Amino acid sequence: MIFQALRDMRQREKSVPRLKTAVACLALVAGALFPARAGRAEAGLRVVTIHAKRFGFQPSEITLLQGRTSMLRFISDDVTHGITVEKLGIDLLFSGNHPKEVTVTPAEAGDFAGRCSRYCGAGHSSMVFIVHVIR
Ligand SMILES: [Cu+2]
Repeated sequence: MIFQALRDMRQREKSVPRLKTAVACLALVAGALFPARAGRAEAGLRVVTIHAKRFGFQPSEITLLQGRTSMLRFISDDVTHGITVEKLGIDLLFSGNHPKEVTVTPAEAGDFAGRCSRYCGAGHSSMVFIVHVIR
């Protein structure tokens, strides 16, 4: 009887560190997963990352929801580029080391054309960017 109780106790003692390890692992996994989600949920923002490189934007077309705020992050993969989407009030310059972000809340649905606003070489005029805004 006593031996049995002692054995049980030892088993429980052994299982405590295992339990702690399991909890720590779960915490690590949760920690890896939740900050990003929580951050986005808190900000309530959809983040769209757009790369620019001579001579195009990638993606060259994006779709936003009317009345919903999104953050557009522009990153240059080479020289300084610009982005102007006049009807959405977007106008910025960004270079390789300095991505720029802008928040936009489209008031109207439609297709809005933008372009690179900084001369970046022979194909500069082909750098077009379309924002589709849907309801
Ligand atoms: Cu350009």
